[in-house]
Amino acid sequence: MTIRAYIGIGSNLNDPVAQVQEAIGELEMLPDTILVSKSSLYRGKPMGPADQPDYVNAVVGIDTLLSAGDLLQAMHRIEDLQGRERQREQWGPRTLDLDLLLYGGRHIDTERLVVPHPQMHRRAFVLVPLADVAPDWVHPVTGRSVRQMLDALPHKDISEVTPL
Ligand code: ROI
Repeated sequence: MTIRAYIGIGSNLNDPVAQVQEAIGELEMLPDTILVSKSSLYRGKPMGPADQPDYVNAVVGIDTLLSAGDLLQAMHRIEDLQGRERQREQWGPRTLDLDLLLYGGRHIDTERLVVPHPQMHRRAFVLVPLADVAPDWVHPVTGRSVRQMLDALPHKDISEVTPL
């Protein structure tokens, strides 16, 4: 059965716009998966530690036959492909960060994976692009829509990356 999933994409190193576009290209090529929607690209100040470059963020929607675990593994492979170094970061700068935000209407809570992403309701850099592609999607635990979560955010200080 195909599952509609949404993936958050972020980068703040080595030409972030190009990193995000390359990641979208890689996600498009995943097996048993069709890319069904992509948000605009957005630029914003880092949430968390401020002593790092601005981030570029986007969200894509896919229809996939992959299990959540297989999808997560494929996402890690794409991060590795784009030169992600895992030791230093944890809240630090990175060439590419892929987050599995939503996997159908599923609530998954394992050691490796929590879906919906537990921080998504606080993050403008997730909710603003997600509202481009899935404004009416409802959080299976809180019952709130993406639009409602976004309206509840005090600051939405990110702006669309204008195409050249
Ligand atoms: N801040 C923004 N704006 N975008 C991100 O993708 C992002 N990723 C992170 C932290 C450090 C939380 N801050 C971020 O991991």
